[in-house]
Amino acid sequence: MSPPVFAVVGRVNKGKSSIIATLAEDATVEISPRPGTTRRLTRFPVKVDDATQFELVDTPGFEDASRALHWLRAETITADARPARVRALVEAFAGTGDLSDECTLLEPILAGAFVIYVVDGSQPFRANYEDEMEILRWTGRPGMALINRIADDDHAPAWRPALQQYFSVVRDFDAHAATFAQRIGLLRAFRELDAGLAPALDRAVEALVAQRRRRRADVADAMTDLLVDAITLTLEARAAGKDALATVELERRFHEALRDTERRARAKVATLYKHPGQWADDDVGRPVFDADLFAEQVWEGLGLSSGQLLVALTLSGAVAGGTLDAMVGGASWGTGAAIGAAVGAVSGGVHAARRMARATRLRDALRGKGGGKLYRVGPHQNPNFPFVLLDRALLHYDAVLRRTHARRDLATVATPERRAGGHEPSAQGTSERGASAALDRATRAALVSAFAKVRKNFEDPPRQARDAIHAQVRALVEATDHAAGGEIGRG
Ligand SMILES: Nc1nc2c(ncn2[C@@H]2O[C@H](COP(=O)(O)OP(=O)(O)OP(=O)(O)O)[C@@H](O)[C@H]2O)c(=O)[nH]1
Ligand SMILES: [Mg+2]
Repeated sequence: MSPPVFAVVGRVNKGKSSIIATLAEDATVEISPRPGTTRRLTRFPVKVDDATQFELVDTPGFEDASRALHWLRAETITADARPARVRALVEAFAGTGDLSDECTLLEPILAGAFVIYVVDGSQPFRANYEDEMEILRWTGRPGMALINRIADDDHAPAWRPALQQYFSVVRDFDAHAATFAQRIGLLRAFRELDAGLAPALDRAVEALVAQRRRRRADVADAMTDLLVDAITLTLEARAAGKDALATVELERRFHEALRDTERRARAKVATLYKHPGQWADDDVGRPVFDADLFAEQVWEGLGLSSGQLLVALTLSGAVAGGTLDAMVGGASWGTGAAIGAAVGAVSGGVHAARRMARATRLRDALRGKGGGKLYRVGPHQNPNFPFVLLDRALLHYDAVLRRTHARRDLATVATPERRAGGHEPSAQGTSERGASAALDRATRAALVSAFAKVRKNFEDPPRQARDAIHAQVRALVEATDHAAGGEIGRG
């Protein structure tokens, strides 16, 4: 059986192509505020694992429905002869240049496509829409009306009773903001158009849900790799004599490598959801997208608070174990004095001063041939660093999930300040900081401890610690997906 075909039709500039882009997850569909953007019939097969589940057909908008209907009505016929009469219209006008948009959009419908009629519910209903709906009715094909909203006004109450006279199903669908769950809901509604559609659409829903789960699991893997790679990264360089510039350069390269690691992880996540363009490398650096990984305001808004960090370090035993020594610059702390000193150090903002890692000279014993002194930078010692990275990764993931493929504006990631300003709704919107600050104490401590183990054994991170990180990341990824409207259950 060939997959079902849906022709998306309506007046120019109502969001037909936008609906196709969102449903087909295709960011390349031509969309613009200019009426008449779509000039030709374009087929978009919706594939999962190379199997076409169904096909969407983009069409140009009605050009002169009133004249086309006038032609159709010029002969007196009974209702059963109407589909043939529409076919006669297409045959009479195709290739003449007259009523060419009508001919183009009717062709797939006459060939058996189901009709999806798109209107803009932010504009008032007018009698002249009745002509195009009447033509669609004459085709005899089952159809659904979708009320999209391009602006803020709501005229849907006037549209509904009119649409219900022509279409068996009438639904709202927001091309710009539809969630995964809403997309699935729409596919389920398509089943009502024709009894024969159920098996194909059930298969499509099942395939899409399975794909969503696989993507989510892949995101958890990519984020875990990001965290482990970032806290195990080291760079070494040899410098002759007392060469301060060499260490500065080494540190610069180190932090740039960390930014790169983050960029690559973001690209991987965006690509999984077929969002290549909007998260291109140069966009990541733009202030509008979000601030630099090592910017002070990023560290102020994300990761754990000083208090949380201290509690987590204490619970995980890291305070006595040397992590804090690294944080405060290598000074030695007696175990008894550690907590008191840590309170002062952490709340005094010492950890904030260690956003950037520093190069140190390796002992002579480690010197190889080639002369000069050997310097190393990394692993990044700040215990908050992986939490900051994790929060940024989850914010980015959230933005990817919420972005439909109909959007053509520049993508942004919601930083806590921006969310507080009410511009960007977000899954983590309930927390003042990022997602990691909202974790319970035991989880924060378990993560601090796992991060510390990985960092300490940076040359060969222990499997168990990595698995512990993965388990927490996976839970956070699932919660983010769930909150962003991917309500498909766990697993
Ligand atoms: N805010 C908002 N804008 C939308 C939405 N859907 C479409 N638009 C905008 O409306 C304009 C027209 O969208 P298209 O998808 O190109 O409309 P179309 O019906 O395919 O237009 P033609 O191909 O010209 O017939 C574009 O500027 C879209 O960005 C929506 O749900 N919300
Ligand atoms: Mg279009």
